[in-house]
Amino acid sequence: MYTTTGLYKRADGTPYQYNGHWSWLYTLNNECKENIDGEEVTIWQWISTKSKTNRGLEKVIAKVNALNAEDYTADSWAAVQSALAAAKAVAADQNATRTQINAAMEELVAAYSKLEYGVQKLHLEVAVEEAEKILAHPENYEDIAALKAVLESGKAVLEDKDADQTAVDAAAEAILAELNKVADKADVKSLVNLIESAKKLLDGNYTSDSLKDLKAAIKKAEDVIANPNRTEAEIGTAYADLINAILNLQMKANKAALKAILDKANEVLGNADAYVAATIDGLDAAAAEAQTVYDNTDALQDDVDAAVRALTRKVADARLLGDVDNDGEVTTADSVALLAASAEITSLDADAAAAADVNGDDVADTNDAVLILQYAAEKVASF
Ligand SMILES: [Ca+2]
Ligand SMILES: [Ca+2]
Repeated sequence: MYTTTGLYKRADGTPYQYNGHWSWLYTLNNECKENIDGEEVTIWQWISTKSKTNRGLEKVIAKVNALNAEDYTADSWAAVQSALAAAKAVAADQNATRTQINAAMEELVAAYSKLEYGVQKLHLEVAVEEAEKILAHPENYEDIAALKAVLESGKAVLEDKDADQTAVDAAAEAILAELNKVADKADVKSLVNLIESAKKLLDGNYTSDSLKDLKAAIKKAEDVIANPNRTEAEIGTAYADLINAILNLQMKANKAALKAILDKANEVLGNADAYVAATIDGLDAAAAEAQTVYDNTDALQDDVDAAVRALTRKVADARLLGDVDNDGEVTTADSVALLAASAEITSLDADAAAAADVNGDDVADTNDAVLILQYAAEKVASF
């Protein structure tokens, strides 16, 4: 029995010869053909329509469809949208080859992994507004040159689409610090204005503790306004306290990436039997830790990022039983890879051998290859 694929050769360059019991080599040689609806279909063409590759692409499309545009920067979002449109076209194309499907998936996943969190600018907007109100009546203040300077740079940062969160935070802080210096000159009108601006921040994406402090400062300032016997000093203190509360606002973490990796981890855990046991050891504990961070509404970005990194590493270790070539899916290609190793044309490393031994008898051999082929062709639902 000779291979006609041209892939496997003997040392002298002639086609590799298999033993006679490899009679299903006709399948590997793609010599099995059937006329379906007037068209000649080879066994591999048929099997490829049954493989799980397409479903992998559809899963990624569904994941990307579930994301929120406003969580991300416009540029990174646009890149995902164009990859998504291309992937949808490939997924809808009945004649798409596996190479096209894989390429579409790779591009979509690449764009997805490059998504950048959007920058929150609400506090800078409020700080700029506040500074502009004061500068509209500069006659009440002795030295406003410094405030003017930070306001101009703050506005530039606001207009800069590429400004990152650190730049936005620094610009807002610089303005607020200058406003704080003129607090003792604050009059009733400027305190009323600041209260109004501060209230807008209550809807912002900040931790509940820091919002509680802001609410308390707003309340105190309103009490001062309502008190007919208030002193100038009390107005100045209320103004300064309100500025400090704004300065101390802590942004809630963006958890989109954590949610995505938690979903993936739970999918793996819910289907644990499909994975090489040693490769998902400890994944449940890592997922539980990440879930705690996710459930904490006051979690800071650093904690969320750390949880994403830890869980992503664990999920990356998970290897599907039957995924001999370690591309994240069980397809006919894995069966072919195992057959090649069984025929001693190639060899498998320890991890690949563990993934290949789908019937769990501690040997990776042709029996496993047949099971993998059946699984890829959906003849069996699990190993
Ligand atoms: Ca594979
Ligand atoms: Ca086995």
